[in-house]
Amino acid sequence: MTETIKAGVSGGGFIGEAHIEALRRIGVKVAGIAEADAALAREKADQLGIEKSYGCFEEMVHDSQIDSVHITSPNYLHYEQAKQALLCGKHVVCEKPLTLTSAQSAELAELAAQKNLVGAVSHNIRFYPLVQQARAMVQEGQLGHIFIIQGSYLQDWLLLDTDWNWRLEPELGGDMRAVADIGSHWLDLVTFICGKKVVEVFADFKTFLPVRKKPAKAVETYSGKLDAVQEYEKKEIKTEDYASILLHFEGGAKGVLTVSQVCAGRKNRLYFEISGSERSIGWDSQVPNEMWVGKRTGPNQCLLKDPSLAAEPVRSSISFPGGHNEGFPDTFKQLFRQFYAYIAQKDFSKVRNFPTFEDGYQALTMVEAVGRSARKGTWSKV
Ligand code: NAI
Ligand code: SOE
Repeated sequence: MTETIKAGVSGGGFIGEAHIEALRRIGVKVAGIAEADAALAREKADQLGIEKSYGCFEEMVHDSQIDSVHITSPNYLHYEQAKQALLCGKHVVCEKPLTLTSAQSAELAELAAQKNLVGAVSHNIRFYPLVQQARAMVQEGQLGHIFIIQGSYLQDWLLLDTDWNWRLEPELGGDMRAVADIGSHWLDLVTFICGKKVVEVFADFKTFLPVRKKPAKAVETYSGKLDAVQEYEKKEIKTEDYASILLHFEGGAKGVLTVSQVCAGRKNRLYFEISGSERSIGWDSQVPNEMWVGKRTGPNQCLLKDPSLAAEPVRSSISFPGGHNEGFPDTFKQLFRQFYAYIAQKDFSKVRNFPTFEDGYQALTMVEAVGRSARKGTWSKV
């Protein structure tokens, strides 16, 4: 990748830094950063070695030097920021959830198409090598006819009533939390791997900690686990800590997903198991370089990430030989490689090998159906 493409980043928090690092790894210049205010933008720019900082997001998207914008700010800002970036002629990579509502995502997808600009949503988990391999195995028919798609996404960073983050405030994070924040990744992932849409859902929610202690001073994502809260106010929590969701997929497959941000010891563990008429596969994001392959008529296998053992189309998204592990930061690198290669080839009618705004919209339709079902206590169509 050349350094001729220049990216601007909105939000230099936990994942903003991961975007910046990944962009640099593929040779895209990070030319500027916008933050909540000018002082913070300057501070982050100095910390991260970025030349320009902006007084506000608007200033960044009006900078003619910027070709693409990465939106890594809190959820409630995604829609407005993505829209402004598109209106100013910038390609956009936006963090998930793409917007707070599916209608907003549909609007962004349409706007990007109208403007002949490219939009991606950061469902980065698709880019673990063995996730790509899982998809290839399904496509090759190795699993046979798919019966069951099940799994979980479990975390523990919001287990204590002193754990706090903007995601707990519906105005900033959205009306749903665990489902929109991490359930959306799982739903995107299994539909990507299996090539099957979810058609209806039945969900049950629980908020185990209905009151939490909000610190007087804002805390960056995950840093609340390290620093004891000194001063706080008590806040009622309306979003779910936990959800169990029954799933019906097109073509007749059935499944179940458990999502939780309050499971002690599960730091950030996405697990899926897909069972077909021929074999099963299972994958755990905390052990991402191994895949379990289950067989009825022979010994089960453990497939290690290794380009020489991967399906041919998967090899180009694996950067290192077997035994040289790839992890979370590499998924962003691979996603951005696909995104920037697509922009560079200029024909935007071609198939996109990265999660698009349309995929962001699909994820939100699933999340919304889950919310409707939990409220009504009935099956809900997607
Ligand atoms: P964070 O709280 O660590 O960082 C957010 C940053 O945005 C902060 O630096 C904050 O000052 C800045 N910000 C606030 N207002 C802003 C404004 N008006 N303009 C520009 N920046 C502003 O949050 P985190 O965890 O980095 O999450 C950000 C987004 O990324 C969320 O949408 C989240 O869902 C997503 N995310 C995705 C991950 C993935 O694996 N794909 C991982 C973590 C977060
Ligand atoms: C917090 O739950 C979080 O950072 C999510 O926002 C990310 O999307 C996920 O990848 C890791 O956990």
